[in-house]
Amino acid sequence: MKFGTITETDRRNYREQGYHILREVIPPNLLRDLRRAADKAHDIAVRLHGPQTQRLAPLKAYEGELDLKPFREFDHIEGLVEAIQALLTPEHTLKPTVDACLLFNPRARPWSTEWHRDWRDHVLEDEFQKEIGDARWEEIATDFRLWNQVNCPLYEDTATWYLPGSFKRVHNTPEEMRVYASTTQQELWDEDQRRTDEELEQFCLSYCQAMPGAVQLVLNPGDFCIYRNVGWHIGNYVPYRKRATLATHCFTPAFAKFSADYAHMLKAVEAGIERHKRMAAI
Ligand SMILES: O=C(O)CCC(=O)C(=O)O
Repeated sequence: MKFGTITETDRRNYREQGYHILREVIPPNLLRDLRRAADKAHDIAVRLHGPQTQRLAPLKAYEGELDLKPFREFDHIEGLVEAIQALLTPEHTLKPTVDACLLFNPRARPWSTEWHRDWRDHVLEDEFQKEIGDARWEEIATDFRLWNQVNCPLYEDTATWYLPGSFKRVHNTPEEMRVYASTTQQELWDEDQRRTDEELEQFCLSYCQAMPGAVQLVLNPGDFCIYRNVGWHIGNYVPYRKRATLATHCFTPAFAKFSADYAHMLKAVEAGIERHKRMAAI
């Protein structure tokens, strides 16, 4: 198998730590074509959403303006689906890349997201307890058919930080909640420019570093990092580090079903990231 054989240790580590990196999966010619298309995608994103924009999604929405051929070729990289299935389960496939997203560097100023755990932090607590509850969440969060996000950078990418093992925990630790609550997305965006660019860069970096046990993912061009996005993670961005990273998913029918069954619970995010802060745990 390409990209090295997936070993039992890799499988065990993924199930414990929640992330694994397949190294350099993109062949050089495809990397060149993807970079060219990603430059165009970044220009579209900036035109639509301004210089600080983080993403363009889904890529297929820009057919005509954007050359989708390299993204379609990405779906067929030799040995990639086999490696995913060896790490996860035989029912996993790669989500079609034209349905995926490209993540970019900001063009003006540094910023970072908040530390967050996908889905769990994007639904309202009352609804969560009514429809799912802690016991079922433990099963859902540790169901390996679900939550296998991918970051595949076209340039070296050190923007993402991850807290290994955290995806398994129903309740966050008091230390995690203290870091999470130590700032706000508004401060990390700094739209009213209270900080210089360098102060803001250091502020965001210190917030990333403050999470106990977190690791900064160091990805080289074409690396394919699979991570359980219900664990704590964060994206930290600076304009001087070019970023064009495919953000996609290792997919299963079970994940499609979960997403459809519970789509209504993500209303809070759609209404403007009305994040529920579980302050009781602090
Ligand atoms: O930029 C990244 O790698 C992480 C992005 C992320 O987690 C988010 O946008 O919610």
